[in-house]
Amino acid sequence: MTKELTINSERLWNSLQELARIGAYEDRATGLTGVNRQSLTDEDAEGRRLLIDWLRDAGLAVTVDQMGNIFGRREGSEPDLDPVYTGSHIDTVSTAGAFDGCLGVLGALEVVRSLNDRGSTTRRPIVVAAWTEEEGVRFGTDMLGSAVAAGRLSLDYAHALADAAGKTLGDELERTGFKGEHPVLLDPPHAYVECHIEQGPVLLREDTQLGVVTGGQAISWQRITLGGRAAHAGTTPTELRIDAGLAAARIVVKVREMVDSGDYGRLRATVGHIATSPGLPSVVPDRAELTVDLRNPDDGCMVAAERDLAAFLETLPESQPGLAVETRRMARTNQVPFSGEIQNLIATSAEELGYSTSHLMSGAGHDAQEIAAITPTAMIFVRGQYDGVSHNPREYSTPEDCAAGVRVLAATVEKLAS
Ligand code: HGY
Ligand code: MN
Ligand code: MN
Repeated sequence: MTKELTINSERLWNSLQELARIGAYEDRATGLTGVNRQSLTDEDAEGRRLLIDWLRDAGLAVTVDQMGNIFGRREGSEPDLDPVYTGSHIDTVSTAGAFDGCLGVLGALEVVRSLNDRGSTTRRPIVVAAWTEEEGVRFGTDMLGSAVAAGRLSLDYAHALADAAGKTLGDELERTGFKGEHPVLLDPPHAYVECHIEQGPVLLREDTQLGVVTGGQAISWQRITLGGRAAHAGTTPTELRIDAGLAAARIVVKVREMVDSGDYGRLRATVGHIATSPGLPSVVPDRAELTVDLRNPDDGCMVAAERDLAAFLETLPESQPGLAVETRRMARTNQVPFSGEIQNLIATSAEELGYSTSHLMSGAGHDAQEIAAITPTAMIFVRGQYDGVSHNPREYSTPEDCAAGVRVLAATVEKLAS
């Protein structure tokens, strides 16, 4: 390999900060400036347009596919060879920082910009990818754009998904001008490498800058709707109540008890959304809805947790006869192992560049878990500060650590493309 490809860490950092200004908001809980750029909102569309301008400025041929996935292709000296893909997502949750997903897309762009600076051409083409609706928080299924590109979910299913206001993803793609013509089914790349912040405390605790990611854990998302009966808070005795709010509260406690029981391995459970109606002080709730997000590195333990939670839901009407319980699956992926070969390439590149690394499984879901189904795939994690907090405006990685991750990304991509 010719001398190390130097990246411009200041240019990387400035790009991260400039993109983070789109969808910026003042976060009351933290007093910090957060980012809210949920997929296919006007803010996301503005961020997409900025990214496309940057991709074009870097001389890339830009295509947008039927899911709004954005690709920037840098030609290789042998254009017929399968390209090396690298990227992530630029859509965010509503309480985001500047790094989740964006580091992987802008890091991939920095690799291309650095290759341009050096004037070198790789054998294989390199494609920078920005996947649609990775977070899944607006349309209800995460890693959506990459799942359709990899053929796990259908285009029709994805286009029909609707947000809380009933707007479908297909309509929002149309409205924002990102419903591309390019067929969404991806020709299998030569390889896929994604750089991402760890979003957890492991690397910081181990005092290690970078992580070589061994795989992604299983994810299960479901929406539970409970039907009770509205009644007067003052006159209705307990035995006559069908209290949907009480049932919802029991579910919140139950999933934490399942985690604490230790019966399901390293289960993580989150009720991120919970709402009762009519939501009035003097009315017993007649309806409640909540989401349950389960994560587990072991598929067997995940199946057991889903099974036991379903069994618990069935018991709820026993204590409140007449209670209706309805569940709808929103997202479900199994544990995904990443390519050992690509992991080794990442580890070797990091070592050559003098960085310490450790191997770890990803706690968060990533597009790499979807693309791993069609090509050898692995990820580089960058250490986060403040216990690696993420999905929170306090999310922060230092310029040095971001640059370290992108240097290793550059070295890995260049090896794969040459
Ligand atoms: O939910 C996740 O793990 C990721 O942020 N999409
Ligand atoms: Mn992410
Ligand atoms: Mn995220």
